[in-house]
Amino acid sequence: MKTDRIYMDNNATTMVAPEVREAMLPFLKEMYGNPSSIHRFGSEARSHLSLAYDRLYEAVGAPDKDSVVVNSCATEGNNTVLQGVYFSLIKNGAKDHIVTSNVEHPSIMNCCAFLEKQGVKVTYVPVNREGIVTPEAVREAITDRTALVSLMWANNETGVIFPIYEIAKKVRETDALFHTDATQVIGKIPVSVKDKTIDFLTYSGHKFHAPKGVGALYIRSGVNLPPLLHGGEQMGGLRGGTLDMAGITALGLAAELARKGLADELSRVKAMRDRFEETILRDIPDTLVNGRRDSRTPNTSNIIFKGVEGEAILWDLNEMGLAASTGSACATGSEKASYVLTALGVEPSLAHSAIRFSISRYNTEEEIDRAIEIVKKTIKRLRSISLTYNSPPG
Ligand code: 7TS
Repeated sequence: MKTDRIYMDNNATTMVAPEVREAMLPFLKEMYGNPSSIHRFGSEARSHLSLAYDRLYEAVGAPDKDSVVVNSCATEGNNTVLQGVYFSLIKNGAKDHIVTSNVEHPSIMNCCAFLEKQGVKVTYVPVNREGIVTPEAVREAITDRTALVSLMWANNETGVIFPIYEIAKKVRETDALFHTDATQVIGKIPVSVKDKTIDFLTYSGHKFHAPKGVGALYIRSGVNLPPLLHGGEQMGGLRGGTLDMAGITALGLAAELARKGLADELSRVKAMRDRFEETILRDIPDTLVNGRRDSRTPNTSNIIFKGVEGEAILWDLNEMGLAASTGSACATGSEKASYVLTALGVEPSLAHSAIRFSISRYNTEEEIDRAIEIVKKTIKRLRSISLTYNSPPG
């Protein structure tokens, strides 16, 4: 598919990999049986489940006895964990507290706000100026009333990676359960639940080249979590609803491709991101990068262009065929500065000038060259008409 448009908004969603699309087709055509049915239509579909599941277990290094529940997205997974813990450990009075951070995705933030209305106490551990939550700060927030610690593995706006293994180890020393929202790390950095310190892990397929509408929730064996969707015995009773064979197959294959492509992500994709970022910082004055640069997902760059509005930049970039974003698409329409950037101590006026560029394995060096030129032209033009950039205060 040759196109002149350049897509650099892969943290919002990604293109479906051609191999993944092909693998889905039989289930959208002749292989439409319900995999829970006894007849041949059912058994034919069912026969494809174990390969998909093997791939999903492999993707996070999970042993067979653990559970991987295929669901609709990370929002569902995050809600399942938070609301499930509420029903199993908090509503009955055993515990009353959840620990999270102040830069989580709205699917955690708004679920916590909902639980606070039910009487749950929530501590939002602040990130430091580099965008990181430290294991010490998390440990200090945990009390003997804490039911759950829920932290993202990497932030969607800045790409900053939290020290999840160290945090999980600290949580394991306590009575609390540990959940990580791994939505922004699958296919970008190695992810493993092997050391058994992570109890729950969630992600969405469309962030790594599966289609939208399918994701997964990992649950460590021995941990009880009631389902969010009560229904049939699908997923071992952990999520009712007829299995979506096309989605499960797509998720399994996309996870496999992501795992096999990790080395490429950490070298070629990272090199493209670094070249893009370094050239912008060198050639455009008054620019800076948000978040700790040596602890970020290899595909993400969040850059402040002083004196110009993010929305105006996006509009111009879009006119020239370059797609990026001002932050989370989930917050589009909100006039407030990004709560993620202000949590890092970025002033609201500067946070309004931030653009998130997020690439994928499908971007090319030639696109990076063109994107750099487009960004340079855009910022030059907008600054030439910007009142704030031309007349600094004082
Ligand atoms: N968690 C994180 C860390 C995310 O980045 C997202 C989506 C979600 C959960 C929710 O995923 P969904 O598939 O359920 O929607 N993040 C973004 C973003 O940064 N821009 O658009 C969506």
